[in-house]
Amino acid sequence: MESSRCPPEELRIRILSFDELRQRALSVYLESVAVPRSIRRQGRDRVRIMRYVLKCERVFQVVAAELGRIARLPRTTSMHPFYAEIANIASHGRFDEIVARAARGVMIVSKLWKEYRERILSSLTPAEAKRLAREFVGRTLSVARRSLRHAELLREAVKALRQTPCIDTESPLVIVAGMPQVGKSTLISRLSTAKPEISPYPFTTKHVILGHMEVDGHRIQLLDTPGLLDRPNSEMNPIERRAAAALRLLRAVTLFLIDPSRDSYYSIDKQLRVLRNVSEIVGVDNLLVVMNKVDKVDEGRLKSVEELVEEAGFQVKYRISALKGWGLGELVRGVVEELRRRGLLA
Ligand SMILES: Nc1nc2c(ncn2[C@@H]2O[C@H](COP(=O)(O)OP(=O)(O)OP(=O)(O)O)[C@@H](O)[C@H]2O)c(=O)[nH]1
Ligand SMILES: [Mg+2]
Repeated sequence: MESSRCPPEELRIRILSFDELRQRALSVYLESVAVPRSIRRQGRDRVRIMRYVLKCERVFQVVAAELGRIARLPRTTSMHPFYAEIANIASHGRFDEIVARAARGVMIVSKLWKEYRERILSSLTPAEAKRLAREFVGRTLSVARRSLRHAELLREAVKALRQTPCIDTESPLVIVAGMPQVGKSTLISRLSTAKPEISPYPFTTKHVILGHMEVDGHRIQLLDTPGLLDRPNSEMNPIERRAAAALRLLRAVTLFLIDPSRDSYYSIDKQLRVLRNVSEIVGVDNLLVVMNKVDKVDEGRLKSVEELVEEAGFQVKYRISALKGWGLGELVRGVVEELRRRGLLA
């Protein structure tokens, strides 16, 4: 397996819907074609027959080129597992099947073209050539329709992959996780080059977003993730599943943010359940629990939330305010230490 760290380059294509492809194919069929002089010498009927051959050839080229572009997309089996998962989340697990379907389509239309080219060329009258040409176009489009079934899922997958940043799997990575609204994006924008959108609404972050920070000459990657709710993978929406994929498939130190405020978007109970789920995915040892938004809570509240965290079997390692920038120096030092301990940083 190739350990590509970026979404594959070949994904920079636009995938046509069947209707768009049909329109393109029909419009090239209707364009006028120039028949070579050598044919023109053979008389008017021959010229008209040859026109049908050339028109059909164009239709074949348009359809085969489009299906071919899809067929040449890399299969998820050749992608880094994280990117493969991003592709499968968006395509409902059908990415490879759709690509394979297009590859079969190319083979079928190529065979059809070979057959019809001969048949049209050996037509005795232009009327016969016209009938065969129409038959060829009809059959080719019907293959295209079948080949492009679920193409919209492929389009979604390509879009999701394009929105996924290149993650250097060899360089240190820190993933920031937690329920929606705990301040993940605020922290990332404070610490790194990334400037993700921040707002008081859950699921503001819909894709993983990568930023970098320099510490002691080391370039450390920080990954902002969408918020996770308290539910199993099978019930997650695609946005949450992208966060779960990052946690499951990328080697990293994970910061789990908790919002201890009384008016937090989700209760402490819920946040602790998500903490438990995340620790099961990444392993307790790979996780640092961080209390954010300490600017808006009093010491008493902080203590009681910390106790609840302990009762759940975890320990709050850092108290920060991403908004005010409090405690971030200590957090960064702790993260660097943790990366070293895990052998992720020299
Ligand atoms: N008082 C206070 N507010 C904060 C702090 N950090 C974040 N916020 C606020 O909390 C809200 C959510 O912040 P985000 O950074 O968008 O939260 P998120 O975890 O990325 O949210 P999702 O993308 O929805 O998962 C915003 O209104 C922030 O201004 C903090 O340290 N203190
Ligand atoms: Mg966010």
